[in-house]
Amino acid sequence: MTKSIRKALGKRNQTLDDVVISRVIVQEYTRELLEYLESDVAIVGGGPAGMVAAYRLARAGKKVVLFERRLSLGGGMWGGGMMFNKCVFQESSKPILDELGVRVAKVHEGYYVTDSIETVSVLCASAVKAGARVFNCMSVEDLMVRGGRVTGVVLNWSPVMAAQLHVDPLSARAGVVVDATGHAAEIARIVVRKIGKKLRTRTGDLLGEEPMWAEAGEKAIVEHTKEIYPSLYVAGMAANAVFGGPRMGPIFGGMLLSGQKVARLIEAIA
Ligand code: 48F
Repeated sequence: MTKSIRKALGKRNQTLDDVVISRVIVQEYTRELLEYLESDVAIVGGGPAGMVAAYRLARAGKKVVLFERRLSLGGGMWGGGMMFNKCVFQESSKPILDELGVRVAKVHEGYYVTDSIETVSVLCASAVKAGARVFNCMSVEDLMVRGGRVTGVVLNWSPVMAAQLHVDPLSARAGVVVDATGHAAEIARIVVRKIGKKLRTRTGDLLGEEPMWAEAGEKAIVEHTKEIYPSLYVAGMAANAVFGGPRMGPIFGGMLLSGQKVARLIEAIA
């Protein structure tokens, strides 16, 4: 118990004081937010790709922070396909599910299915238990760029952005930033909007997502997972939006493999 909490409890003879509860929340949250204003890796987006990247990098000993706009992590995984909450995986991604302990049923040669609620919950718990710090309800609205390199992210509360309140953001420094924002590829778009067509694509611009094709999309996504601007990496569906690849619909193996690949690339640089 900290001094300030002891003081707030004072001599009152009660075990649960409402203000102490509030104090604990504000104190602990603020302490951790301050701690994570500097990190090795800042991941933007807590979908399947972002969660696997966070898990692997935290387990490798990196100081990892993940910013997620919504209340809950999981991105497009909760709803499976058209809200039928099942996720399909192919053979190559099964080892990741096995490692994390997600229960998988084989339904056909090369086709596996999981419960999407279990899958999201296990991925999220794995990332957090490995040591990644998640800040939910926070949106990345801009980037810190110094000397032609991304050096951090600019944050605001998601409700502030949703209400379009005129409130200035705060900044968090990171050695590397990962755009795992899904179809919108929001962080890559910030580069193009604010710095120009400087992405490592054919045109320097985002090449855009192509129509749905599971097999081609799943292959492309792993290949497209890479550094797209100095110290900015892309993973998950954002990779196909940046480099021009099909969407793949409700098959999620490529997202896990992309998260795993981006973690390996980042581990290799330091
Ligand atoms: O969309 P999302 O699940 O991305 P993903 O990991 O996986 C894609 C699949 O879910 C699915 C698919 C599979 O076939 O195509 O769509 O690539 O998760 C992206 C997360 O990023 C958050 C968003 O709320 C979602 O949870 N996000 C997006 N923009 C921001 C953000 C932002 N600017 N700041 C913080 N979080």
